[in-house]
Amino acid sequence: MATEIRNGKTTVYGKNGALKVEGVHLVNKNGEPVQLRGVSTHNVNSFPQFVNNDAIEFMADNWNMELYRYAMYTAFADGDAGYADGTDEHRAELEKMCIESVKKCAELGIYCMVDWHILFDYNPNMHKDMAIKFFANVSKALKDYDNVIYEICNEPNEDCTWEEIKSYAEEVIPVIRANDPDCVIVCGTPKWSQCVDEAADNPLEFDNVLYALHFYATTHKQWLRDKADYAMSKGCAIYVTEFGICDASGNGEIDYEETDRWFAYLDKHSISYSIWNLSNKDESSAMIAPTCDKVTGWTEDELSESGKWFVGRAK
Ligand code: IDC
Repeated sequence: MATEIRNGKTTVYGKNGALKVEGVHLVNKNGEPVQLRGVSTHNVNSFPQFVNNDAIEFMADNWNMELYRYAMYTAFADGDAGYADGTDEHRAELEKMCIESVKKCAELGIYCMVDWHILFDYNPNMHKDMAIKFFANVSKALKDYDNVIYEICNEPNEDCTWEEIKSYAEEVIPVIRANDPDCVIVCGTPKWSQCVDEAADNPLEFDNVLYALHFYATTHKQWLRDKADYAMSKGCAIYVTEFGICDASGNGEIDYEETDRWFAYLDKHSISYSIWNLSNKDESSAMIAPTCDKVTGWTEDELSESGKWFVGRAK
């Protein structure tokens, strides 16, 4: 249960309640399609200072953030250990931050996505035992919170096949569902969560699941929307758990025209999305200007181009 009315207004949770998947749509308690406007953290191991309750509240109140994505890298990246290759103490800290984030989102009446962010560990089976440990712990602690969405593997890549991802999902989903039978789960797809078409040819045999599609507007064009069309034509629901308006490195030029094409598409199909990323790293996808060290309460001139675009875009 999450807050339904806050400061005299119906929250996004109050309007939509516990979500589920029907056909190709994420739907609300009345069976109507829902499109959630989300913000993803950067790697919480590298930018823990941005994971704070004031920031979550600020974004909900000022950026119309309806979902907060807790992006927890699972393996070593950019000089920092992940959940799987860090210490037990670090794992406990990451779980605590995750659980507190979901609870804060519940208090605000918004949704929270728990992202098992595989990347350099390109096949989710590499750290499957750790994934099971993590999801067992957090889903147990959060079993009474129906504002949580679990994302079980961010971006399988390299030679990882859909069959390998599917076999991982068949082991991990029941672990979560043992604590939270009705929760919504998003599964990553091959090639950095681009190949939703491959998943659609051999879908998961679970209810309430969606497939992740990630785009970076300067790199990913119509050909990627074609894959989404194909997946939906086969009855699969899509969730853009991560996107950028720059290139796939998270840096480089911004393509506003292609971004508009993507958003026309997402709006038309009521596909939910989360922007990558909440940090002040010196890269175009970071929403906060690199010259700003504040971890909440940002003014417009403290935002990057990506940040300004997102905050300025009315839903
Ligand atoms: C990028 C970050 C960058 C970091 C790099 C490696 O923006 O600061 O150095 O990861 O850790 C993804 C991934 C996401 C990437 C992002 C941009 O899910 O972790 O973040 N991206 O490259 N998929 C496509 C793009």
